[in-house]
Order: sequence, then structure tokens, then C-alpha cells
Amino acid sequence: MIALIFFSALLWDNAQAWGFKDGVLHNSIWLERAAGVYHRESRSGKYRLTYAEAKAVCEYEGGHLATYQQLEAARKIGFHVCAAGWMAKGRVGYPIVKAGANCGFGRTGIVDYGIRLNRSERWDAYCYNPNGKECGGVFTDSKHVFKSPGYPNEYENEQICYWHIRVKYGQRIHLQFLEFDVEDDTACMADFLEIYDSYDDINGFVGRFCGDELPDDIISTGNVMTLKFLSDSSVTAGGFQIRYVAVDMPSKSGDGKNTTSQGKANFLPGKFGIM
Ligand SMILES: [Ca+2]
Repeated sequence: MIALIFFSALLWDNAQAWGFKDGVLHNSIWLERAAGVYHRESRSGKYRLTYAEAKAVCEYEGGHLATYQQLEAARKIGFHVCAAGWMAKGRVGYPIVKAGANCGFGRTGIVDYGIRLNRSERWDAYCYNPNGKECGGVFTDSKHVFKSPGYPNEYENEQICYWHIRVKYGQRIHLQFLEFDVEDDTACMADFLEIYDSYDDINGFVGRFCGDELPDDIISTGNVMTLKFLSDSSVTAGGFQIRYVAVDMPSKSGDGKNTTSQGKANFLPGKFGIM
């Protein structure tokens, strides 16, 4: 009986701590744990890191491999990556927010490969570093300015940053480039910033940017967006500052043509937001 009362109290506590904020189910514990989780892959490509290497990547940046709980906390606020990575204690998995046929076997949650006996297997990495938010992370605020790592100094070689934005359901994300200077080459093969109109860097490719011309504003079709910045092993540049602001969906009458306050924004075709 006492156990039952205790359990009820525990449930009540949990219920109290949960709630919707900005259209996203929040839990203060999740938020605290989630702020600082990010995905890393080897500069040479996907699935190239052994457990020891994955650990070293996170530690090099001042963090450590994320725990399963930290990854799940990040997932709860919109962290969705379609790539299996090492977590603490030799566990491998990846966070799926939106079920899709090509990723996560149509399920949501942490796709968990369990604790690997063979630590020489090669995967990506999930790091946790609450003090290293400059290069990547999940953002649910209604506005924020992303800076390239080290800004206003030049960014360093061999950076890979993923910024995931998720705003209130029914809103769009308006990206505005404030400063932009990334090593220039014709096809942006060396260093680049990529924008995706989706949770991840698989779907919804919008564009790849380099050079020092300010790209036009971009407005998402839904309430999520992903930015990926990658620099190679030589030549750096000034970096960038990019602001996003959550905006309400335009009214039907002005759909696609609403440029009154957006300037020459690239309005992506309308699409329903993601819950
Ligand atoms: Ca470079």
C-alpha cells in the first residue's frame, strides 16, 4: 500500500514536470539533458569511427559520448538523425522523431542496437557537451543566432556541425544570413553549409553554400530545419552568423507570395508542419 502511494506520487511528479511549451512536449529534465547532445561523423564519411575513436572525437571537443538517456532526452525535443552512432558504454543507436520507411524501420524512438561486443565496429558518434553548443545541437527557441565555431574568429579545419531547429507546430522557420564567409570553390566541395527543409540531412535538401556572398533568406515549409556545416583539412575563412525566427504560416490568400516583410526570401512550397 505504501509502495502504491509512493508510486502514485512519483507519477504525479512526472506529470507535473511535463507540459507543452511552444507546441513541443517539454520536460525540464529532458531539456537539461538534451541541451548539448550532438551527432558527429568522421570527416572521411559515415560509419568510420570505432568506439575508441568515437570517444576521442567527443573528448577532443571537451565532451564525452552521450548516454542513452541523454540521446532520448534530445530526441524528445526533436533531435532526429538517420545514422547509428556510438553512445556511452559501447552502446549503438540513433534517434528517430518522425517515422519513415527509409530510416528507423518505420518506428520512432531510439533505434537501439544494444551494447556492442565488438568495439572495432565502425559507426558515427553521439556526443554530449553542454558547454560546446557552438557547433551543433537542437534548438526549440522562437529565435536564435547560429555562429560558426569560434566566431568572430575564423572557423577551424575539420569541423562538422549539425544544427537542428524545431519551432512550434504550425510555424515556419525564417533563416536570415547576417554574415557569410566560407572557403570558396566552384562546387562548394571544400567547406560548405547545407540547409535541409527537414529533421535530418537526408531529406528536403535546399542548398549548399560557400563563398562570401550572402545567400537569400530561406523559409521552411514546416516547423523543422537542419543546418550542416563542414570544413575540410585546409584553408579556413571568416565564418558566418545566421539568424532564425519562427514565423506564423502565411494566410492562404497570400501563400507563397507573402514577401512583404521577408524581402527576397525563398519561400519553399507549402507543406504541413510536423507534430
Ligand atoms: Ca577549408
